[in-house]
Amino acid sequence: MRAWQSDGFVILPGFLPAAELTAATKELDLLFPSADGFHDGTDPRRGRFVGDEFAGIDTFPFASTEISLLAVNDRILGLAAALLQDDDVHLYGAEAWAKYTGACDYDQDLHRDYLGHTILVPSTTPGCQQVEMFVFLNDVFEDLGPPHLVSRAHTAHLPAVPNWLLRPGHEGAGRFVGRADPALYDAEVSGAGPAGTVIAFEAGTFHRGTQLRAPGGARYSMHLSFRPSSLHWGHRVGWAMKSYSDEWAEFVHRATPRQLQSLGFPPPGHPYWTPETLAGMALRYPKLDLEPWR
Ligand SMILES: O=C(O)CCC(=O)C(=O)O
Repeated sequence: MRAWQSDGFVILPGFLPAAELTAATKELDLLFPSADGFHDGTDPRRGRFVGDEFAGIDTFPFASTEISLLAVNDRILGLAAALLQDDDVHLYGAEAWAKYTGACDYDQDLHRDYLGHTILVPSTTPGCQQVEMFVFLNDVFEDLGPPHLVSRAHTAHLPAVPNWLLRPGHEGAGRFVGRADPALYDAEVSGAGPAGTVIAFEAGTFHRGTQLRAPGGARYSMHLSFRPSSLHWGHRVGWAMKSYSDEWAEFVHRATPRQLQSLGFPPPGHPYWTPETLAGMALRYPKLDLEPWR
């Protein structure tokens, strides 16, 4: 909590134990090529990842239900609730991301993510914060492109705009792009860690992706974003647009009430739950046990 408040991020090596990760990591191949499949060219899906770092992103709900469930794992929800100081947290973004050494340039300039996470600007007021998390699905040591972050101790004085702070020699355009004091890059902290590591950071924290250098390497991670459910100005996607996919229904059928609440289901006892809505839900989600909401 101290690091979260003073630095704007907290790095938790191995936060998710292997026993809670394995079911998800075993299904990674439903989303992405293995390192070998990508590098020896045997996986026909490999082309998608070449030349664009963001092309390696899949969005929730995933082709693997285990990976979807991991996005709202109990420890993850507990961490979001503790950092946001609110038990009713909402998952407003969830991405799974594969990166492969040599596929493209993953080395980014320092930036904050808030432009794609809120229609306002970040706040340090308790109750008005959003938390993003990088969750490592494999070991991500320094040569596999861990994110680097800069403590608020070095950035609290920086204005909301510009938002991307380029290194000397890097070019960019637009009013959100500016030049960094090179000392900012010297102040970076690496988020490298074993599988299960969680890096939780606030939407106003400067950070950047780094290059994958390990020969034949692959990095698999999730990018999760949470807000207090009452924080209406922070969002990224609307889940309803995806809620008639098979992946969504499969996730709902296997998720707990707490997990579903984090996706927007009203809690048990809420006026939404009436005989009429319960009957409709039984038709929409025939394998969901509706007892908790009755
Ligand atoms: O994936 C990472 O390590 C960081 C990526 C990042 O900061 C971004 O794309 O905004």
